[in-house]
Amino acid sequence: MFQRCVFADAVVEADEAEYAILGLPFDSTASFRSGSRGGPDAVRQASYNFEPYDYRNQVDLLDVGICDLGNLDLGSDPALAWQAIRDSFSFIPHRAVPIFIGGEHSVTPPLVELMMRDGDVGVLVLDAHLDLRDEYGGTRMSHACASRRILDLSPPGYACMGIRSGSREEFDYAADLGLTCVTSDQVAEQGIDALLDRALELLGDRIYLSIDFDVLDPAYAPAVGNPEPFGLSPREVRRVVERVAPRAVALDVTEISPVHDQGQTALLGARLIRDFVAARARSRLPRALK
Ligand SMILES: [Mn+2]
Repeated sequence: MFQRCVFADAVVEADEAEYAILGLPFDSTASFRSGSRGGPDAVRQASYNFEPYDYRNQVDLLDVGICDLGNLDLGSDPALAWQAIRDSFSFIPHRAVPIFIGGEHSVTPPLVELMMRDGDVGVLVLDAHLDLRDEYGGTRMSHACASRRILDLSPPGYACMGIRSGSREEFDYAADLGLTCVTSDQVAEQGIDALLDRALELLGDRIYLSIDFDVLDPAYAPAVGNPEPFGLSPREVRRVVERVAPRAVALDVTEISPVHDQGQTALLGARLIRDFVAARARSRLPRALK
């Protein structure tokens, strides 16, 4: 099963790329179980399971222009990693939509900051956890602070979906700010589409989509740092990915920890990345070809 470690169908060079894969193998602030530094390469290996042709969107991924930039060297210090991520702006091809593979969720705030250099972005976070602590485990750059640090960047819109865990203080903080935090129970009761309709109204035309993989139910995605029962289904997450993809300026997929996997979590990560690319590529075809 082992393949050379570039994402499947990433056959173009950076200067021709429409989509650019970048791995961020960082997991130093993991609070329960670490291992997500192995996420990028596990997802790449899993990507070889799938056909280049996406029949649902009628798009061949070999044709859309994917490049794989490899992994950033992030070390173990959260502040230095944040700086290294911000500095990666220089080698992400300007016209490409970046797809970031973590690594823990703490990589997301500097990635959002990076994407904001081209203009404001609304941020949609899929996550089991609120991640609104100001500090955790001695650092403000913990993965348990990811959404708090995103909010520090003052995005014009923010919403999170799939929530089912947080401290009382975090829920109070979210309520005080009037944040749009959709719980996984609400998704089960009201359906993902109606809730996403409301979230999208807040997010504008340029959306950064962040998928902390623990948003999924552990039955489908057991290999995450902090598994939390009663999560979203793969179909619900795919629905979000496909609806957001046409307006997305970037995607990240974080917290996949392959040491706890029998392969299914990494497979789902690779699948959702491919669904994102195919759905976005389809949306950009001339209308007659759709
Ligand atoms: Mn989480």
